Amino acid sequence: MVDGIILKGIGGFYYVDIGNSVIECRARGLFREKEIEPLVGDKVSIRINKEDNRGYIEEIYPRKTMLNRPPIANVTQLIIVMSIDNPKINLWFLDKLIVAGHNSDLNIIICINKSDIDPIKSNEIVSMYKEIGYTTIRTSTKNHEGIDDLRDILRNHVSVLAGPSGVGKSSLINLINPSFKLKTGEISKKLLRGKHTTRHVELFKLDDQTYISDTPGFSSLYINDINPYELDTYFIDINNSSKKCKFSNCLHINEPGCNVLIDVKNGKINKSRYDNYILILNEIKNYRRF
Ligand SMILES: Nc1nc2c(ncn2[C@@H]2O[C@H](COP(=O)(O)OP(=O)(O)OP(=O)(O)O)[C@@H](O)[C@H]2O)c(=O)[nH]1
Ligand SMILES: [Mg+2]
Ligand SMILES: [Zn+2]
Repeated sequence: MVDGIILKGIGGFYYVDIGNSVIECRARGLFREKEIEPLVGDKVSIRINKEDNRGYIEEIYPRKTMLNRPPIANVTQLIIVMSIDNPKINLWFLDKLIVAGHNSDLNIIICINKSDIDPIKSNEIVSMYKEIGYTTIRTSTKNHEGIDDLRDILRNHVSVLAGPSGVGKSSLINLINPSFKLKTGEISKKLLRGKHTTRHVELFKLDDQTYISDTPGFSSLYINDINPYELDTYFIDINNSSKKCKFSNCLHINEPGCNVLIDVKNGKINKSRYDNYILILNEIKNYRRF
């Protein structure tokens, strides 16, 4: 028996990295009976058949974390990738991904890519999120800005890259390790958005402790299990300010003595952050009504 990690699963076969090679495995029927499905990222124990060098997954070790969309186990870090332009940066989606990352207990990194297109605006966004307290980097696959920083950030983590189609996720991974040769796509000239070039979930190994996944789209995120009264704790800035709200169950909509509303007015909290908080709050509340 050897331990390994599942890098990808296709048509009932699982490709398990055991350190010096990748073994094609099937899962034991036992898992199907128990309705356990091996996931990309699972740490597993496999038995290798000497004749054909194929294997069977015998055991799945307990998962530290589990994402549903994309389905990956043991992820520790979420790298949220947005391009400053082409496609245009979407702060609502960025804030929503931050909430989703917190909700899955992941370390969160904000990566503003394509900084070559508009360095000044990239700086503004990076400064804004840094000031709030997030780890933020500026990258470009054209002039290689920030690529070494990104490499440092990835080290000793299992990271997923998430963000809209066409922002440059696959291009970034290819720069980190050119041997991967991931397919990248052109931006549609008419729609100015990506064409969902990456279509399956796969983990890439950078070294024994470092893995990265290039996720398809990542457009539907699970945030609906969040308690509306706890949503403010997923926004560093709003959470800090809310400690001075008059009521402890303040949702910061229009309650008397709401300190968050005061801080939005005096500019301590960025208006776009507050607006996105309200949008996400309404989304969660609507979901709960059904
Ligand atoms: N100007 C500029 N273009 C970039 C940069 N990074 C990527 N691109 C271009 O953006 C396009 C889309 O890149 P991809 O890497 O395929 O984007 P993706 O995020 O993987 O897209 P999906 O797989 O569809 O989710 C390609 O034409 C890249 O050459 C960058 O830093 N600057
Ligand atoms: Mg891609
Ligand atoms: Zn309040």
